Amino acid sequence: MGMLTKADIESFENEIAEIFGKGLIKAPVHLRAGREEELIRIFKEQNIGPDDYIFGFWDSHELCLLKGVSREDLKRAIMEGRSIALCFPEYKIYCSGIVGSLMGVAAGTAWALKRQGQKGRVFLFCGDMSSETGIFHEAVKYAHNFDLPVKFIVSDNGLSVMTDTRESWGSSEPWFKGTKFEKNIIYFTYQNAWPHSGLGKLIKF
Ligand SMILES: Cc1ncc(C[n+]2csc(CCOP(=O)(O)OP(=O)(O)O)c2C)c(N)n1
Repeated sequence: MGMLTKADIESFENEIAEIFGKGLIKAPVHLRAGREEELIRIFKEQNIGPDDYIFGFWDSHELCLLKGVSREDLKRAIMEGRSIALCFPEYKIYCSGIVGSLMGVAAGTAWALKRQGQKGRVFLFCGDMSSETGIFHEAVKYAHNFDLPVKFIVSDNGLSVMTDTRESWGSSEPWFKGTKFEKNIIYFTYQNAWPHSGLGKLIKF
């Protein structure tokens, strides 16, 4: 797990891109490139291990690999059409294709872990537009006020599909910049080398 490199993640996404381009995956796929080193660093620095829960969204291939899912198992799940909502309970990975759907679940899981005195922490990874939603704010506020073992990781590519997040909200900074809530949030910017979804061209089955 700690051995995974940027090149490993890149080659996985490239392989999926090639398969998707051949029309062999009959479901949406969201590829990401340009944040491998940030994600590897976060997994290392936070010492994310088997007891920890990962919540992600439609773009979670990298998270699954970093949490220890094998290339083969992940590829199989994607080929079965599960890329936008990858779930591997045995690895404590839960993802959803619905914007805003897992912030409350992450806070609730962290609350349960703390209350039951269990090992493990929660890490929720989302995009910049997701981090501007009301539910993100509520979950972070609750986690902060009750000192819950959850961190929210925001990968900021500046876009929500093709909409400029900063322009939408009239602010050049995310809402949490300079607030006490930054303690619960890990934030970085990157440029996604892939389109938001798919390959940017029509794939015929
Ligand atoms: C409730 C809901 N509304 C709309 C969508 C369509 N949608 C999928 S991803 C996305 C953009 C989210 O932007 P961001 O959180 O910045 O994610 P990223 O750019 O990192 O993929 C939208 C609007 C959705 N999946 N769920």
